[in-house]
Amino acid sequence: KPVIYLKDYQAPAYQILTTDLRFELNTEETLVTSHLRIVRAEGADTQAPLQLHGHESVELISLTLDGQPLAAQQWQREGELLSLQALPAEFELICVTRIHPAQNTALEGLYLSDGIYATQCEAEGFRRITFFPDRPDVMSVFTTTLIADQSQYPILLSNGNPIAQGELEGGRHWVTWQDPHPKPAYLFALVAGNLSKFEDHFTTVSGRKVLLQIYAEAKDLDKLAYAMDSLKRAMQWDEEVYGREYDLDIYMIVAVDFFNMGAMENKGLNIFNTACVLAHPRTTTDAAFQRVESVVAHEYFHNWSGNRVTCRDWFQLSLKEGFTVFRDQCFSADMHSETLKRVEEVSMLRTAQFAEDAGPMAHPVRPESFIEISNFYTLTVYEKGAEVVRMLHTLLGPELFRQGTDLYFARHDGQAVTTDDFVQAMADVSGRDLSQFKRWYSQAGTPRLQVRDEYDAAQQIYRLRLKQSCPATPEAAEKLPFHMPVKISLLDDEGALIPGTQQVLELTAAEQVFEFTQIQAQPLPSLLQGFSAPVKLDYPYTDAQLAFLSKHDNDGFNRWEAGQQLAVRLLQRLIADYQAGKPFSLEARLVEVWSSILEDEQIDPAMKSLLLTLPSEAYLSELAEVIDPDAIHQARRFLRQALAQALEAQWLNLWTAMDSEAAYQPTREEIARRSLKNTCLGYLMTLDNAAYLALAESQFNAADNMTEQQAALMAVAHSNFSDSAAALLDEFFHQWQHESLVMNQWLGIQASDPKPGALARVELLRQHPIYDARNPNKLRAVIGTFCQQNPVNFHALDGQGYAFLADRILELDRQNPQIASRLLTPLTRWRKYDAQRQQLMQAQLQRILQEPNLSGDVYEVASKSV
Ligand code: B3K
Ligand code: ZN
Repeated sequence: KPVIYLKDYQAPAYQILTTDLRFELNTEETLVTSHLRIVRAEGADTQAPLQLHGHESVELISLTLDGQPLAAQQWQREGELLSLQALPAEFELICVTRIHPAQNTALEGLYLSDGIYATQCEAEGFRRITFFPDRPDVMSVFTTTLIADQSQYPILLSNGNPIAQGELEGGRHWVTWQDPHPKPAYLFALVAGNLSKFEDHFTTVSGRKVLLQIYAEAKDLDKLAYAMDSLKRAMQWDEEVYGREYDLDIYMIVAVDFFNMGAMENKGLNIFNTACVLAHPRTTTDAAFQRVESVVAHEYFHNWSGNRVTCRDWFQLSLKEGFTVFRDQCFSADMHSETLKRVEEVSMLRTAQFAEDAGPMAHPVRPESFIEISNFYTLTVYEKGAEVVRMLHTLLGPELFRQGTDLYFARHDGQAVTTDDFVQAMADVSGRDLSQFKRWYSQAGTPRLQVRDEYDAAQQIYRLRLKQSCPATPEAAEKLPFHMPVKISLLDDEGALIPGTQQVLELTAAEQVFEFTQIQAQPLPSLLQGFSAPVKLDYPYTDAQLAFLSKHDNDGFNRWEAGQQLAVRLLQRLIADYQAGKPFSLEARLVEVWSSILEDEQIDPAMKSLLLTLPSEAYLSELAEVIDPDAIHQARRFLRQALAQALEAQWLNLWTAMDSEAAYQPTREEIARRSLKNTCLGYLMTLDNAAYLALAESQFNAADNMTEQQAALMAVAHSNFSDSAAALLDEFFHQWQHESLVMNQWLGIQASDPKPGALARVELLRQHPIYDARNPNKLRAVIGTFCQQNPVNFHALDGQGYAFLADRILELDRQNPQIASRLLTPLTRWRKYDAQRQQLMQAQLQRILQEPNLSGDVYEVASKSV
C-alpha cells in the first residue's frame, strides 16, 4: 500500500449532490444499488476523471451513466480506484454492487454482528459497500432504502428520518430513510435486525421535541436507562455550554456486540459497542458507568464537532477528535468532579500517550503521512489533541474560547475544514497571533519543561527560569519552541497562596525568565497547575516539599501530583535496590504521608482513594530509561504490602467506615465510597491474611453491585490463596456466564493475574466456550489484557509471551487487520527494554514482517517499528 501525504491533498474534482442507496439484504449476499447525481466542481479541469473508491471485496455488477451502460474505455478499475473519464459537467451515475456481509470479519463496511446487520464506515469503510468518492470532503444528501426479511429483520434503520415503508411478497419489507444534512460517506450507517428499543424524548432549547431511541437485544433492555439519561444530560449540556442544539427529529443509538472500537457518531444513528452503552448496577462497574456516560456524550457532541463541521481530509482527524474529547472531558468534569477527572485524564496521557510519543509510531497531532489511516486513531490524535484544545482554552479564557467555537461553527457549518481553520477562529476572536501555537499540531514528541528558581531576599524578587526542549521523533530531529501555557502559584511557608501570584505564564522561547516582585520570603512554587500543558516537568523539589505540597497546594490536581511524585521517587529507589540485589526497606516519610491521608477527614473519599493509589507499573515503565518489568513489579508489590502492614488498622477502619448497606446508586458520593472501600481491600489483601480473605469473600457475597463484587473477585483471584481464587472465579462464572460483558471482566481478571504461569492460563481461556476469537471485546479482554496489563508475564525472559502475541497477530491479520494492528503495540516498544528482551521482541516483529500478504495496517506498524 502506498504512503499518503498531507502535502499531496487536492480538492475533489466532482461533488455528489444526492446519493440514493438501495440495499437488498439476503442471507448469502447483499445487492447495493447507488444512484448518484454528480456535478463537476467549480474551477475543476473539464478533463478531470471522477475517482471512486471500492475495496477489492466489492463485486461491480453494472455502471450506468445518464441511463446508458458505461463504455469499457470510459472507466478503469485499478487497486482501490475506479476512474471514470470523459464526463459531462453534470450527470447521473447508477452503480450496482454485490457484497458479502456474512463473510466480513474485518467489521468494516457492512457486516453481521450476531445476526444483526451493522455498518462501520469511518474512516474508509464505505468503499467496502459501493463505489463512491470515499473522502470526507465529498458531502451529499443520502436517501436509503433497506429491504429485508420481515421476521428476521423487523427493524430497519438508517440516517435521518423514516419517510416511507411497505411490505413485499415473500415475507419481506422495506423502509426508506432520508437524511437532509449533507454528509460524507464515513457518517453513513444502516442497521437491520431483531432489536428491542428503549424510548424517551428531549425538548431542545428552541422547543423542538426529539425522539430518542436506544436499540439493543431484548435481553439487554433493562440496561439502557443510564445511557438514555446520559444522552439527555449531554444534549442539555451542549446547549448550555456551547449553544449547540440538535438538528433532526430523531436520535438513535444501536448496541452491537461485535465492534472494533467504542462507538461511532453516524448522523442520527450512532452505533455502539455494547460495552459503551449497556449499564446496570448488577453487571456494570462504576468505571464502566462513567465510560458509558462519556462515550454517549462524545458521540453526541460529534453531531456538531465532526458532523455539521467535518474534516477536509483524514490528516485533520484531530479537528473533530481532539475537540470532541475535550468537550466530553469537560462534560464529565461537570457531571462529577473536575479534579478527579483531570487526574484520570493526565494518568492516561502520561502513561499511554507519552509512551506512544516516545515510540516508533510517534506522530504529530496532525500527521503528515500514513499508509493506513486506521492506525492513526491514536492517543496522540485523541488525547493529546484534546490537550491542545485545552491549552487554547487556557490561553484565551472561557469567554473568548466560547466566542471562538461560536465563530468556528457559524463560519464552517456544512463544510469540511482543517485544524488551521479551528485555530484561525480562535485567533480572530482573540486578536492573538497563534501561529507559533500551531506547532502543537505539527511537531510530535513530549516536550521537557525544566524549571529552576532563585530568590533575591534583598530585592524581594523571585525568578522562575523556564527552559523547554523536545526530543527527536520520526518526523523531525530538531524542534522549534512551543507556545506553552504554564499555570503556576507561589505559596508561602504556611502553604497559603501569595496574593497575585496565581497566573498563566506563557512560555514561547526556548528559555525565558519570569520575575515576581515584592515577594517577602522564599516561596514554594506550584508548577504546571491542572497539568496546563502536556509536558514532562522537571523541578528539583525535595521529598519534604512534595509532602508539603500534597497537603497545601491550592490546586487539587497538583496536590495529587505531589503525592504521586513522592511515591514515584520512593519506587524508583526500590527499583534500583532490587536491581542492585539489595533488600527492600520502607522509608518512613511515605508511611507518614499515607497515614495522614488515611486519617484526614477533610479529603473527600474519591480523592483519598486516588491519593492512596500507588503509581501504576505502566507509568513507572514510561518514566524508566530502561524498563525492568520484574524490578518494577516487585518494587511496587513490596511497597503496597509494606504500606498495608504499617497501616493495617487504618486500612481496616477505613474499609469499615466505607462499608454501607445503602442500595446502589451511580452518584458521585457513592462512587467515591465504593472506590475507597475497594482501595482499602486491595491493600489488606496483599497481607496474605486469612481474615482479609474472609473479608473479601464477604464483600463479594454481600455486594448488590458489580463494582464491589468485581474488586473483591480481583483481590482474591490475584492473591496467593489459590484454592479460594479458583472457587470464587468459578462462582462468578456460574453467576454471570450469560452476561457477555461480565464475562469479559472475568477473562480480563485472569489474564492480568501477575502470578507465574499466566501464559498457560491464557491459553486455557482461549479454549473456553465463552471465548470467541472473532469478537474484538473478547480479544481485548484476553490477549490485550495479557500483553498490556500483565507485564511480568508478557515480558518473561523465555520470550514466550512475545511469540504468543506474534502468533495471534499473524492469525488475526487475515481476519481483522485493525484489531491485529492495535494488539501489536507492545512489541513496538522494544527499544525501551534490555538487550535480551530487545532481541526477542525484534525477532517476533521480523517474523511478522516475513508474512507475505500482510495487511497495510499491520505492515505499517511493524515496518515502522523494526
Ligand atoms: N469516530 C469514531 C472512531 C472511528 C474509528 C475508525 N477506525 C469514534 C469516535 O471517536 O467517536
Ligand atoms: Zn470521536
